[in-house]
Amino acid sequence: MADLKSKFLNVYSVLKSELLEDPAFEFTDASRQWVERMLDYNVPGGKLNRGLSVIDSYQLLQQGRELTEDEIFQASALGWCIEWLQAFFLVLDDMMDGSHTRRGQPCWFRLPKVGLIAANDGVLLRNHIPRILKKHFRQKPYYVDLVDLFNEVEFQTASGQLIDLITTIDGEKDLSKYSLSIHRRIVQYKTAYYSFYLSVACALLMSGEELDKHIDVKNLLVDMGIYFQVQDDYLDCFGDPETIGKIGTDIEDFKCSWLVVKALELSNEEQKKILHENYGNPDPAKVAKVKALYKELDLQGVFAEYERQSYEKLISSIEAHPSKAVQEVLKSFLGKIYKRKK
Ligand code: DMA
Ligand code: MG
Ligand code: MG
Ligand code: MG
Repeated sequence: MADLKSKFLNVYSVLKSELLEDPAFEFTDASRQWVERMLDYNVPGGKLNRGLSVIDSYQLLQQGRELTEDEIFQASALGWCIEWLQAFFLVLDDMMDGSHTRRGQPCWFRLPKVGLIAANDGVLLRNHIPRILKKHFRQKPYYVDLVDLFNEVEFQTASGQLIDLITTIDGEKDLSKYSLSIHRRIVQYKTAYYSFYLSVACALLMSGEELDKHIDVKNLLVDMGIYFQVQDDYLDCFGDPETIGKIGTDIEDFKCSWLVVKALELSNEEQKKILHENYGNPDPAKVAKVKALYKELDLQGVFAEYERQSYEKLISSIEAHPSKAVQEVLKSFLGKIYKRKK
């Protein structure tokens, strides 16, 4: 596994060099240096679960046959396209969420030299993906499906981000509109498709499969993605910033987080009043009141129970799947995130 990760990281260097020598643009030294620094800062520093999962999943779908070096390179390149997509969304997400840190360092736009240039960097990151795909997959029979897959997933994610953002518009701060079904819709679109379905879909396309025939796998991965974003919402408040590499902003930002939805569900009138008066405000004293209420309502315990139930449900859906290879792919995914602390 350590070996696979180092191979994977090697592919990053190859792709980066290709982009920095892209003949479609006459790079100046300064622009080449900018892009290199921007990529190194934003693309490879995460857990790399999404990217590595393409190789893992492809390997499992080959049922024990050893992969060729070419196959490992291609699965890695697709994995990196997902990491690039993630970097694109995160650079912009941090600007819109007013976040301060990401992966244990200041958010890219917080660097004094970067600021709003980060918006164009996001656009560039997004544009690198079709360039990587064209260079390495143009001759493949599944090329069109691959490009279409990335386009579809990007559209879903941006649409999820849209509803995540517009529910928080100032002046319309109305907690009574928040519910589990709105939360579900937001996280399904903003997180589940790109974080879970996309890796497996890439591996399926590489294996010569038609995605239309794997709707059941997609639905299962979307459920897993929803569980993953509930964990993200939980860690935003109860995670250790040192471990997760970011400081939460959901309470300040009036986000439709799983925690606030649960808190609304479990609160009596008095507690609801505390939420209405303090949620969605940057004042640290108000944030502290919301967190104290979350603790009073034992949201940590409620989450632990949700996590246990989600795991059981997901495992039994996975075990109902007819293909052992697909079961392995899905179990490996679930194993990576169950009870995660980061
Ligand atoms: C992030 O949701 C979703 C995308 C598409 C980046 P979020 O703002 O909760 O993520 P984070 O907690 O990492 O900022
Ligand atoms: Mg965010
Ligand atoms: Mg966000
Ligand atoms: Mg979050």
